[in-house]
Amino acid sequence: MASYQLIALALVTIFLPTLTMAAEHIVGDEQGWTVNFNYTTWASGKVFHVGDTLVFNYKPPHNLFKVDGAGFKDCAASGEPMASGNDIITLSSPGKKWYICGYGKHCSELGQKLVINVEAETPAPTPEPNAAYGLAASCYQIFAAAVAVVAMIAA
Ligand SMILES: [Cu+2]
Repeated sequence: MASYQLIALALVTIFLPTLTMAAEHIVGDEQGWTVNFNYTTWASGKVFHVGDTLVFNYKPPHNLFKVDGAGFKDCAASGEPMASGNDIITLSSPGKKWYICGYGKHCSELGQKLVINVEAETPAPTPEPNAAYGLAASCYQIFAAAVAVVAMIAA
């Protein structure tokens, strides 16, 4: 059991650097999408890129509307909200994105609103950024592979 987990961990360690750099942002972290939380503070210092995802975790009566700048300012939502309680939004274009809760005064008085600025996709890393990095990365992958082999033998 533990060995399988170790193998899985080793494989992830080996392959993770080769995967896309897209990040997942859990809105509000463990607080989720709720009232009386400062989403401006949450978003500050974070960098959002095209291809990243936003995850909104919440329970009813909260919901989620993607709005424009005016809708954000006035807390005015139209159309059907997202309401799954676990809405995953892929940021598909650069620029400002606005999200609000459409329930009661959650947006207007209780701060349940989020604005982010999405930056263009991270350029693909160049194959050989520099020799030192390449060497370190190789050593790391060899080490990770060795861990995987040992884990498999131990299993
Ligand atoms: Cu709400």
